[in-house]
Amino acid sequence: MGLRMAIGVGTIALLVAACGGGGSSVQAPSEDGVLRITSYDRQDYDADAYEAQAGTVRFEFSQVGVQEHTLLVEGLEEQMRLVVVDGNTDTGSLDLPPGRYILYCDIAGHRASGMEARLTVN
Ligand SMILES: [Cu+2]
Repeated sequence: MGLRMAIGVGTIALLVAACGGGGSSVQAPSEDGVLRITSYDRQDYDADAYEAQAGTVRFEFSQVGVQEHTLLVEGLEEQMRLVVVDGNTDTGSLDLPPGRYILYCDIAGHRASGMEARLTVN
């Protein structure tokens, strides 16, 4: 019984990892306007796409697991680079006009393994 459960959990973990980056999960804006993004050890964010309201977009970036990760907006790297390590949460904000943006982690190899997501600002 114990062994069977362990195999089941492992299979689910593999399925989740396989879906990372290739799925279509979209995280809608939170009620308080803060864009909350979580990073995982499987080198992925908690959604493949996020939405936010134009104007000052506040980011709250957190970590589940032990791997250090970063969060940057492509083209706006000079303005914001959030880092999570040792379970901390990092916050920042950007003034974003409506448009489509790419979020990614700039730690070597992470973006290539799927650590990027879309951000649509409406
Ligand atoms: Cu990363």
